[in-house]
Amino acid sequence: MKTLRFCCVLLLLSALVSAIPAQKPIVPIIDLRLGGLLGGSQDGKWVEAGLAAESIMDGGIDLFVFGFNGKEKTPIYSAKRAPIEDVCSDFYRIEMDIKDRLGLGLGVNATWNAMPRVPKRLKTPTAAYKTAITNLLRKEGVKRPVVKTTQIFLIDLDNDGTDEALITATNITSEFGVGWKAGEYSFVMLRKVTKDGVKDYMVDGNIFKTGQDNGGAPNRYEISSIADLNGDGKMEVVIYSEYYEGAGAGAFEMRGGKLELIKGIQAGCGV
Ligand SMILES: [Ca+2]
Ligand SMILES: [Ca+2]
Repeated sequence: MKTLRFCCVLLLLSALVSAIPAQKPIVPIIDLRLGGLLGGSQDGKWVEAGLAAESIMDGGIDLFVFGFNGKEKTPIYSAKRAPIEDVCSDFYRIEMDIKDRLGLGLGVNATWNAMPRVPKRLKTPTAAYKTAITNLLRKEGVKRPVVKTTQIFLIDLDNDGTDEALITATNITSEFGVGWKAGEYSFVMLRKVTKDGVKDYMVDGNIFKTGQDNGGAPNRYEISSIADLNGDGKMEVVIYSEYYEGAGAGAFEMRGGKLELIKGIQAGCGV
């Protein structure tokens, strides 16, 4: 009788243990343009870069590559953590055999489809986009805006059945990125259809207002990738930026109809 009871307890214990779901491994998220670890995701949650870095073993990690056309055929093999640099102690540079390019590296342990939808790319802005950019620049203090776009994507980020527009607008004439003039700018804009009409938001960027004395050193912004980084069916946007002595990238997610920076999923290094 005692043996039977003991067996029952054992069975109950093992049932309890197996009912606790095992935590999935961390999937590292890497911005290819920055060549650095943004962070990771685990069971749909965000993991900051320091923790995600610990999941990359000395032998390196293989990465799926995502460009704007979807998942690419050739993965990156054995991407390794570079030694920590003194000037950027919380930046995890990733050594990979790739040339300068935009895009995303996601650990091959990712179990979801990171590109459930593929963005459509437009070469030139529509009249409505030009007006939207002009209005945004005027609101931000530029008296006579000159509209220049570098990237236009149509993509349903939040999976509500309607495409959002993502537009990068950059008008900075200095080549080396040190000086710029009043009225110049670089930013990424989200254009979203809501029940109250179309709304435009500046996601990230900088604008040298008319009448402002000194614009500092300008950042140039670029959308680096658009992908579902945590497997919830909503797509995040990774924005890369650089200035004359540094660079950074951050992931933004749709929250309440806007794109907001995910604080734990960003990286950068400047002198
Ligand atoms: Ca949408
Ligand atoms: Ca997502």
